Amino acid sequence: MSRLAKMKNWLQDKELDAFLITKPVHCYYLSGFTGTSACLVITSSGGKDFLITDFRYQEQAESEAKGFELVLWKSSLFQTLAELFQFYDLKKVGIDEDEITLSTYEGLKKEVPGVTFFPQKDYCIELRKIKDEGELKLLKKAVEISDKAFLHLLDLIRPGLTESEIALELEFFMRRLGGSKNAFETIVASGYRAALPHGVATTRAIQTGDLVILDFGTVYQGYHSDITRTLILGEPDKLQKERYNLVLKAHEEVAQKMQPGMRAREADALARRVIEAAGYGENFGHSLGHGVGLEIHEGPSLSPRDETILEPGMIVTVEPGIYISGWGGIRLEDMYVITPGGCERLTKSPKVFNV
Ligand SMILES: [Mn+2]
Repeated sequence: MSRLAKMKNWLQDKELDAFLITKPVHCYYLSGFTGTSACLVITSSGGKDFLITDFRYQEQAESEAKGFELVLWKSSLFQTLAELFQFYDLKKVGIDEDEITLSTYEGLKKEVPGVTFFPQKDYCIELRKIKDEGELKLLKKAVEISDKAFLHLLDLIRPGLTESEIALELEFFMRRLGGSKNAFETIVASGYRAALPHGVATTRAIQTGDLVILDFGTVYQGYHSDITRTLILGEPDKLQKERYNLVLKAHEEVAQKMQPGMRAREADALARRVIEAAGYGENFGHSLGHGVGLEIHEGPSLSPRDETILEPGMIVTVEPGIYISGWGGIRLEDMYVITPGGCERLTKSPKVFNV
């Protein structure tokens, strides 16, 4: 069943006449439109669907959003919506509670008479959790670009380089391989800064003996990649080695046991148990992982609180880590697809420790 058909079924279940899609990623997901300024009106039960945009995007919308009726708004989007809802007799319309601002909500209520708006979660959030073949292919390509960037970095990383220089090398390399932008602000956290789970790159020069956390990713045709490796320059000491192996063990525990039917929180618990048993529970202060796709963070969340049941086609990161103030930190992150029999690692980068 197509994404649109699933959406329409959901609207029928909810007894809504239509849903106003306002999140750009969801406009793209349902229509293929890549522009940044548009909204969709998805109608229940077989009716037409509409893409509403302005003059700047007319040609792009015509070529990208096949199957959608194009509506151009001129002076007022509210007025255009009011006319459309009235003409097609759409009286109960769902709106995205996570996306619509309070002022837009007030505007809709005031300037679109005869329609009742129902703020709620956009069902696209649910649909996007399970990736189809086409999406999986793009995600694999995004991961492959990051993998190549990591290998490239292994060749050139050396004491004296600054965190920003390292970030730039990764980012430049990924762009050259077809990545359209960084998936998020690149994290290069070295030495004592490795204790910061989200320490973005600074001008600090890396030194022999430093732990260096590299967390980066790219976007390929809308789809994100996310990888973390921790390196040490030179020979690790006993404690560094011990803690690295602990994080690795927690990671591999998940790689071996994560499977469909399991709850997201149970996947989190697999890693957490290993780290807690070694006495580092307090040092693993974040979730095990998150879904990845058109956004860098999406459902499901592999957190102690997420009850989502894992299903084949979900893409998640697994990224256990421990962080110790004044000492540094270690995190190892790969992306996985949940398969009918378990899970498959998408990330191919080796988990080398010392360079
Ligand atoms: Mn991540």
